[in-house]
Amino acid sequence: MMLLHIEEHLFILTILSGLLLAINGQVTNISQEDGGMKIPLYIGGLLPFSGGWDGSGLVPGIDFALEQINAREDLLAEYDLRIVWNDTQCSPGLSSRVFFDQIYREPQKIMILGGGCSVGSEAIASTAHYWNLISVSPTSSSPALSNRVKYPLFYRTQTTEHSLNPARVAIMKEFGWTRVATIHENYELFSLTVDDLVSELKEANITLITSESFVDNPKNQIENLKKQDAKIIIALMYADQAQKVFCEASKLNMTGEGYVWMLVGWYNNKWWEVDFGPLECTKEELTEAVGRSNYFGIRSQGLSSTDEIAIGGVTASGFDEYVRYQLDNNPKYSRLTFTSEHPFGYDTVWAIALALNESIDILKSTTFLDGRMRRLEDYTYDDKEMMMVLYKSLSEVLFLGVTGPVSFEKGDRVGITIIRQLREDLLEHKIGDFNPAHVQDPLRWTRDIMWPDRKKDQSRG
Ligand code: ABU
Repeated sequence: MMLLHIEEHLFILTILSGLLLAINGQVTNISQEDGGMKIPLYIGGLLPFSGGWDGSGLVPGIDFALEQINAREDLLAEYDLRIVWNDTQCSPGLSSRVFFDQIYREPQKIMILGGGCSVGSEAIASTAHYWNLISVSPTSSSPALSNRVKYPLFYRTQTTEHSLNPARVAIMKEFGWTRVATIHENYELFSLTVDDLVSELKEANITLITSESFVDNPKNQIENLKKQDAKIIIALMYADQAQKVFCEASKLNMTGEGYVWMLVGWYNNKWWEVDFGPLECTKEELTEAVGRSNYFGIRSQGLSSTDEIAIGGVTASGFDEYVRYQLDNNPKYSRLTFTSEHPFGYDTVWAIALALNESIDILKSTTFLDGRMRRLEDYTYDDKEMMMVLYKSLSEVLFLGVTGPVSFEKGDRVGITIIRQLREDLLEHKIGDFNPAHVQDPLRWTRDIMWPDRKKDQSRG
């Protein structure tokens, strides 16, 4: 087990609130203890375990994938696949720092699993290629990350945020909403998604009243939405900023009847209860504001909706049950937070393992410029030739994961969009999906939408 030095523990303890110290620098996977004579291969794990999006709930599924892979005799048979974790806190700066830690500290990493937030993945992937290091993100959806010049060695098992725009437009058309406004946090993840949305709205003849953006304080922008009489609002931001948006909107009575909020659908449950720092509303005020709002979350499909047996021999629903059970009952996961994005972590480990496995034979038959043979454990950050073998293997990966079929198109994933609505129990429930493969009728409702007046009626009993 690799542990950080004591001074660094103290540094992190002092500066970074909410950090899961126990996980930093730790190698996780159960089979490492009985790995026997197998050769360890290390993945650098860089995910946010706190911050604007908390991806800690991916860990049980990732550990499960490692256990399954390490138990297989037909896959990476001579190797024991392990992961060394660091918390990125969904921060670009910290992501860079922990990425450099991973590189400059033993053991040698063969690939990076991460980042989790796009802002972290951008920091990591814009640098990792200088070390010939491939990064595979389970959850980053920024359209910016599709840029192969800036992020040449980046892969993801998540679809891009702007691929959700056709679903957003289809919902507006379905309900005859002809005037819409947007507000977003000033990150490329959101601004590029809005750029694309603007074109899609134009094509659909939907009027964009105003498009607001902010860095850290949305007060003026919310006032502007009110002034412009915006009623249908597409809001794209991390959860810490969404708290501020709902706080400001509630002050102007913009969260009740007559308003529709379309948010990203990947926030964790009860995101408004998380303590992100000072806020001008109490937790009770915020809960009430969000609870009375007509709020949709739009995200890409995580768990596959079929009952097919996925690569590790489990169905998607069986896997989901396993992860929920682990989070609720395994003390080692007691501080982690459930996220509906957890299946992407499991599939990412499988994608990495299959690519490594595929590379074994290719390496045997490749003549390298120095005339020497390579095995997986020979990889170093200077080895561009070997990186190219790993890169090609990853680009050819194709398997049925718990998120559905997994393959990459220039590093990107193609998928289905899920529409969720916040209900009386203050949880988001799936009410429909949007599947571009259903050309005639891509938008499909699986449950009735509950409008605010009905919500009120039901709450009266
Ligand atoms: N899917 C959750 C993280 C979103 C992002 O930062 O890309």
